[in-house]
Amino acid sequence: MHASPRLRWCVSASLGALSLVAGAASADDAIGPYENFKWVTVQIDSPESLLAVSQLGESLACQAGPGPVDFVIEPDAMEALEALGVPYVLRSNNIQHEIDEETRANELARAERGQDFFATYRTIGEIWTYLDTLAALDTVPNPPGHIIEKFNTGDSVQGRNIYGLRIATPTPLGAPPKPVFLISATQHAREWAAGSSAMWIADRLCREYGIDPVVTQLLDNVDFHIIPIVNPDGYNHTFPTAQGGGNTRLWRKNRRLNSGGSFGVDLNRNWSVGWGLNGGSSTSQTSDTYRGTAAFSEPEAAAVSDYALTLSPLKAHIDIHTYSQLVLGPWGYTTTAPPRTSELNPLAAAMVSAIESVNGTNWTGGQASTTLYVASGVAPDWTFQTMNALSWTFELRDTGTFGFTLPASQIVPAATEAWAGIVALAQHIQVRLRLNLSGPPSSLALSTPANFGVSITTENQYTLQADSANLMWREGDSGAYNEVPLTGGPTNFTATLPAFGCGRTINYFVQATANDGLIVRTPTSNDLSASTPACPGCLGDANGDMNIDFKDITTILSHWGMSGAAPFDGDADYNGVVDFQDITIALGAWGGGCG
Ligand code: 0X9
Ligand code: ZN
Repeated sequence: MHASPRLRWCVSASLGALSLVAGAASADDAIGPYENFKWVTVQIDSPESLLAVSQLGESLACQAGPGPVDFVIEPDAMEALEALGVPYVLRSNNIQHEIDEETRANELARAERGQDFFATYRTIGEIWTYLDTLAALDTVPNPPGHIIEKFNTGDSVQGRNIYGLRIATPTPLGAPPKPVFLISATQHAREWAAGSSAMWIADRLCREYGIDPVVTQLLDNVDFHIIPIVNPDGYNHTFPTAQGGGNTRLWRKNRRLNSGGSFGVDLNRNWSVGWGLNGGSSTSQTSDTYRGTAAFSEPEAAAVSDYALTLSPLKAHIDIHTYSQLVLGPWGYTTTAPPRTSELNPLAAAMVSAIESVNGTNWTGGQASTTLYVASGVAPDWTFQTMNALSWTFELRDTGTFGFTLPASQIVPAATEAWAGIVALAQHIQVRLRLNLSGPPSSLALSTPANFGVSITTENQYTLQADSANLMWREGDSGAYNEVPLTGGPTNFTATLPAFGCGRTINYFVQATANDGLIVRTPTSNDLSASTPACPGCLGDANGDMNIDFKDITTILSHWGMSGAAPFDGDADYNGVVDFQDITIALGAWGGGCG
C-alpha cells in the first residue's frame, strides 16, 4: 500500500460498521467484509472536494488535508467519484484482496517456519502464552540473577487481561533502585508490527542476558517493563474469524460499545494530560480518534497508567505504533515547546541515527505535534508530564508501501530497528555518576561562606570529566545560575556557597559531567534552598523591601502627605514639611540599606 509518510491511516469506525453489514450479508466466509470496496488515492485540492469524496467512502487519513488522500470507496460509488471530476488513482479494485493476500502470506509463513514465534503475526492468545514461555526462563540458573515476571495491569472492556513482562536483575541490598524503562505497544489494534516488535524486544532481553554484552549491560542497570498489547480486544478484532478474531483487519480503537451504538474509543486519545485540548481528538463516537467520555474512561488506558504509576523511578517510556518511521516527542497535544528540550532533542537525534544505522532506513525525529499533527490525550504526554519520564512515540516501518499490513518477513527487521532506538535511550538513562551531598545547608550564617561535602562516584565504566564538578546557585527561581567549582577530589569534594547578607534565599544544586558529556545533577529536578537570617526591621524601610531608598520616601510622603504639623517621623530636618530634602538627610544618616 502506498501513502505519503505524513499521511495517517485512520479507517474510521463507520467502515467497521459498513463491514459488519457487508459481513452479515455474506453467508460465505471466504468473502471478507471489505469485498469490492475500492482503494483510491484522491488528489484533494479544496474542503469541498474533501467533503464530496467523503460522501462516497472513508478517508484513511486521521486528518485529511490538501494533497493525496487515501480513501476506501464503497463498492458501487466509483461512478459517483468519476462524476466529481477530481483526479484519483485506483489502487485496488477490491481491498479485500490485499487483506486476503496478507492472511495467506501469514499462514504460509506460519506453516513454513513452524515454531519460530516471529515468523508470523500472533494472535492475542499466542502472545499471552508466549509471555508464560519467557517468564519460565527465569528459573534457569545460568545465568543467575535474571528476573522475568509476567504481570497483569488490569482488564479490557471485554474482560481480557492486559499482560506485561518485567525483565530485570536483582538490585543489591541498600543500593538505590535502578532506572525503569516502560515499553507499551499496540494501543491501536491494527498496528501489528508494534506488538511483534515489543515481543521481540522482550524475547531478546529474556534470552540474551549473559550472552549479548549489550543486553547484559542494559539489564545490569535498567529495569524493563514491556506491555506488548495495550488493546487486546481491538487486536483480537483484527484477526481472521478462523483464528477467533473479528475479521476486521483495519480496526484501530478498543471495543467499547458507545452510547450511540458504535464501537470504540481511541486509547491514544484517552490519557489525561491534554485530554480533549486543541482539536487533537474527536468528540464523535464514530470517529477513529474518538476520545471517550472522560480522560481514562477506558479501562485499558487506565490500567496501563495505573501500572506506570507504580514504577519508580520511571525514567523512559516508548509507546510503539506503526507506521511512518518517526520518533515523536512531547508535546503531542500542543505545539508549545516542552521542558527539557536540551535533553529531548539530542536524544531523539541519537535514537534516529541508531535506528537508521541498522538497515539504512530513513527516520525523522521531532516534537509530535509539529512533526506529525496535534493529538491530545496521548500516552507519552502523560508519562512525560506526570512521571517526568523521557517519553516518545515510535512509528515503526514502513512509509506506506505496506503500511499497517507489513509483511511477516519484516517482523524482525522492524523489531531490530525499534530495539536500536530503545538501546540508545536505555543507555542514556543508565547511572553514570552518583553525587552524594553531606550536610547541604538549609540555613546560612550571616555574611559567612558555607561549606558542605560532595562525594562523586562513577558507575558502568563511566568517568568524571575533569574540572566539571560545580556548585550552581542563584537567588530566586529565574535567571542564570552562578557557578562555583568544587574543590578537592577525586572522590570527596567541598562545595562552598559564598557569603550573603540578611534576608536572602539561595537556590542551589551540584552538578558534574560524565565522560560522554551527560550532565548529572543532584537533586535531579528541584533545587535545594538555604536562607540567611531575616533582616532586622529598619525604620527607614517604609515599603519593607530591605533597602532604604527613594521608594521609601514615596511611601512616606504618600502616607503623611506633603504638609502637616511638625514633628513627623518623615520630617528629617524638622522644618515642618515632609519633602525630598528629608530623604537626602535620611539616607545620609542611615546608609543605603539594611543588609
Ligand atoms: O495518532 C496517533 O495516535 C499516532 N499515530 S498512528 O498512526 N499510530 O495512529 C501518533 C501519535 C503521536 N502524537 C502526536 N502526533 N501528537
Ligand atoms: Zn497508532
